[in-house]
Formats: sequence, C-alpha cells, structure tokens
Amino acid sequence: MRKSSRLILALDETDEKKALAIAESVSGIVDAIKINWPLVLSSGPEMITKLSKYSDVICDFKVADIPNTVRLIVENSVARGAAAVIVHAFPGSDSLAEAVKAAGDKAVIYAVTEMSHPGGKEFTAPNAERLAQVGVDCDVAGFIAPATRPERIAAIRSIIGDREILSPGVGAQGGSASEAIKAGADYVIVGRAIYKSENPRAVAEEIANEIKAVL
Ligand code: OMP
Repeated sequence: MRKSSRLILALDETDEKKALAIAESVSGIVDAIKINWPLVLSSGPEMITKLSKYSDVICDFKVADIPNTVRLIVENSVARGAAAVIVHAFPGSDSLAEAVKAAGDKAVIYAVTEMSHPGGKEFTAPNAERLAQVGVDCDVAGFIAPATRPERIAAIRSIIGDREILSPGVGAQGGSASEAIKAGADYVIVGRAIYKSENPRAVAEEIANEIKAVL
C-alpha cells in the first residue's frame, strides 16, 4: 500500500453515486479507501472493484470465523481487487494464519487489536496485547489500534515492532490524526469527518497537512 499522506478514507457512505464521487474527489490524496459492510450491502461487492480504480482498497469485513470461511472471504475479496482485508484476531491463530495464507502475495492482512469505541474497553482492551502477539506469530502485515486512546497505539507498537498500525477513531469518534501519528500509527482511518462534509477533498487535504506537520 502507498505510504504518502498516511490517510485512509473509511467510505461508509451508502449512496453508490455519492460514494464514487467522493472516491474520485479524494483520489491522489488518500493512500487507500476502506470499504465496510454498509457500502457493500447497499451497492454490492462490485464496489470493491469500482473503488480500486481510484485507490488501493481495504476490505474491512472484520472477519471472525473458522479457517475455511475466513479463507473463502479473503479469496473472494482479493479476486474483486482488494489490496488488504481486515480480520479479527480473536478467533485464534489457525483462522489468522489461514487469512494470511489466502491473501498470499496479492494482498495483506490487518488484524484488529483494541477497538476505538467505548465498548472496545470491555473485551478488546484487556486482550489487545495478546491479540497483537498472535498477529505477529501469524505474520500479519499490520494492526488496527485506536486513535481515541493514543497511549494504546504506543503499547501495541511495543509488541509488533515495525509492522504497520492503522488507526481509526479520528474526527467523529473524538480522536486526533496528529496525536495518533505521534503515538506511532502509520496511517489514520477517517470516515464521517470526510465523507459527510460539504467538501470531502478539502477536509482530506486538511487532515493530510495536519499529519505532514508531525512527521
Ligand atoms: P468514522 O468514525 O466515521 O471516522 O469511521 C471509522 C471507521 O473505522 C469505520 O468504518 C469503522 O468501522 C472503522 N473502525 C473503527 O471505527 N474502530 C475500530 O476499532 C476498527 C475499525 C476498523 O477496523 O476500521
């Protein structure tokens, strides 16, 4: 994945026309576009391929299943053009290893450690270090860690070495892009603050400049 602006757009806009217009307008500014269930369910999985014309696409399916099902989901995401797939680490090392194997050299796998929302403190936070370690053992490319708790990005960094950290929770959830990068994130993931704004390109540029200032 490109590492330039360090900004990833979470495109949870469910109107296909609007989503494609936003993707086009931020293309060149964001390093990747992340697609999640809302847009896949409203507009179809072919959106993965359509978006890949504008940017690398991360399929955020937060896959949490037995190895065979994980393999089928990753293979089908990659066949549609995904450059990366986000999976949960908690189903265990066999599921995670199968995800990495299914991605092969065509895509990479990111594993969730601690989630960014308040409920993320209940189950994911107390287990985040173990989830990060299982991801390292299974050789995932990187991890999801919360911009809403930058100190936790630093804690995850101490376990994963130089693997990547993608950090959601900037803007609508209260986190700051520059604080997340300063804490050790490689990329920040931003959704509503960009796609719900009047001028998504201008907001994306603003966040990219905020990140650049602390690099
Ligand atoms: P906004 O809150 O609108 O910026 O969107 C954040 C995006 O990141 C959404 O697509 C979430 O599903 C995703 N996300 C989190 O918000 N928190 C997490 O802990 C993990 C993710 C993710 O895996 O991307």
